[in-house]
Amino acid sequence: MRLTHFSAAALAAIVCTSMVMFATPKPPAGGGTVTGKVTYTGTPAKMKPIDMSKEPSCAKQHTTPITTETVVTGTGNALDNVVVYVSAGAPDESAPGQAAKFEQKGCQYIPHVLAFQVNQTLEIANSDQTSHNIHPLPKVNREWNKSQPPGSAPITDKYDKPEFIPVKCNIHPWMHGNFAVLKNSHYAITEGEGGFSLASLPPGKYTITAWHESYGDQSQDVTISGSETKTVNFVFKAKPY
Ligand SMILES: [Cu+2]
Repeated sequence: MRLTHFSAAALAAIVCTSMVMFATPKPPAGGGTVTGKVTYTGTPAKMKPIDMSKEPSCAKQHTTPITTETVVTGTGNALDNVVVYVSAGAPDESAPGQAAKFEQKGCQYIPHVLAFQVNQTLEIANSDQTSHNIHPLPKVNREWNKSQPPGSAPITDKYDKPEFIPVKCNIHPWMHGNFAVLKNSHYAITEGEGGFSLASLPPGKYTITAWHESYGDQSQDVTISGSETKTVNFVFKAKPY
């Protein structure tokens, strides 16, 4: 009886050992991927035309009429400017060395939504022949506004807490953008056809969140094993005005 018990334990040990040695593959260096598409249902509010006639140096940079960019869509009900990111399950990462670049050009913010990491250098350039006064409006980070005459050096700053921050210009009321300050490098912003891809995710369970400046946010959990690719789609309900 005792021998049988011992043999069973020994067998279990052998099985376990062989699983460790032979059956447990090393996680592939590339990790897994979450891809998907962000779309909307319903009818988005019509974007408003922007009149830049009071700022001729900017107006002349636009050959086609420009509109507000609160909701930007693509074909097939694609929803653009959505920040899709890993909101839980991934460790916080230290900021990358390169700066995140935000440009004021033609009296617009380019890109309209800029994502970067906590403590990453943010570099704001004025490419226009007029002054801007950029004024991000954080609630948990420190608030500031800075004037930037034409030809001046880029403004640099960083944020030490994760937050979605609306950005406005105190001189040009139509200028509006967003900063997404995130805790790790697993993020993407939809453009064109609304697609996104979050690559290099080690095996694990993640919460994927999609954030839109007007339609809010929604989350889904996904479990990644090995180097598989999982599809996660998000559908937002369009808000009329
Ligand atoms: Cu401005």
